[in-house]
Amino acid sequence: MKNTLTTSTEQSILRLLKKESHSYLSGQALSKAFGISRTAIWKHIKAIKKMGYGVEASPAKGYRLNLQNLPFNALEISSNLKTAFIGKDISFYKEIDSTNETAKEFASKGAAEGAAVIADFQKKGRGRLGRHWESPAGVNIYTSIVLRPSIMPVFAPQLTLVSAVAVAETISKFLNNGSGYKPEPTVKWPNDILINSKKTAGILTEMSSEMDRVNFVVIGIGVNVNMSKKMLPEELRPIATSLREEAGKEISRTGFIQTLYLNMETWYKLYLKNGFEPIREVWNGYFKMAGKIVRVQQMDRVIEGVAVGIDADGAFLLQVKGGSVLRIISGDVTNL
Ligand code: BT5
Repeated sequence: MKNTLTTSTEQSILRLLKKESHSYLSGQALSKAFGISRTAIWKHIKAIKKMGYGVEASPAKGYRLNLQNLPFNALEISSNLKTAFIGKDISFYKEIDSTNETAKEFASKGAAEGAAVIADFQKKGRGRLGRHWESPAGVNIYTSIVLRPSIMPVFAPQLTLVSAVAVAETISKFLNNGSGYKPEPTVKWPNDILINSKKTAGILTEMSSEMDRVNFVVIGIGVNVNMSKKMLPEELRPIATSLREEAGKEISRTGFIQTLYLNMETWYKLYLKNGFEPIREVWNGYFKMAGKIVRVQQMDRVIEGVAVGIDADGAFLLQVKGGSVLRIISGDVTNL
């Protein structure tokens, strides 16, 4: 179910209501401003309210928009977005199976670089290897971004680390609750962002490619923003958290996604220009597992060792018994 934008008249009415939100705007004034009847205005207001905007209507005074509680939708996200291409084309859904699936569909039909899919709720949110991603409605961020980098397919996993840096940086900015207490996000190779050692965000990178050319990459990002622990299944509560749980305050999803897209664009552009090295340095700053004993679970084996960090290509380095260092290119890392 795609949440379509209001008509251009409704967008204009909304803009005016925003501008004049300190006072009421009479039906008569609106009807004059737009050259339509008061009944037509009232119908548009009804549609605006249906989009989730809080419009007070008083027969004597007219209409007034509540700016405190604006809905999470494409119009609000676009209205203050400072990017050049990420999120310039937003497809917003009240509910969807998986934003990654839809973004891949759009990308295969030619969607431009930066096209983004956002959903308020995912029925079939996915992690890696077909795992499930908990995606309750009304609280979190589920978004997928189409990228078209001119890189060899073998380097595409680096984009997960580029995205992890953008997500960690955004989380760091929004965690500051002004009271002096500020937990820092950390990264876990390859695709997790943690707060106080609990998973707060995950990244799912998928690619369509030929032997030596990337057609497109879809970066799926799930961030637990305002979710309460109770919304998670029992088994995830000890290992997952949300920004609100950690910062003790509600966070604007609109503001968060605008900053996330901007950070994504900045790091992605730097990566295309200067390669992986600058990303590796910043990623390492968020990596606090170096020296810790970890377990790496791969498809066909489980290895234990000491976490070293990532190498120049973004592979995970694990020092095993005897001192040799293994280069891990896929798997799940857990702290022991
Ligand atoms: C991930 O997979 O961490 C990638 C998650 C990507 C989700 C986004 S949402 C937008 C886009 N559309 C999609 O359909 N997906 C992407 P992985 O590393 O495989 O971790 C999955 C594991 O994380 C699960 O098996 C659970 O243990 C745990 N998990 C599930 N939901 C969670 C949540 N909301 N918060 C924290 N942990 C969760």
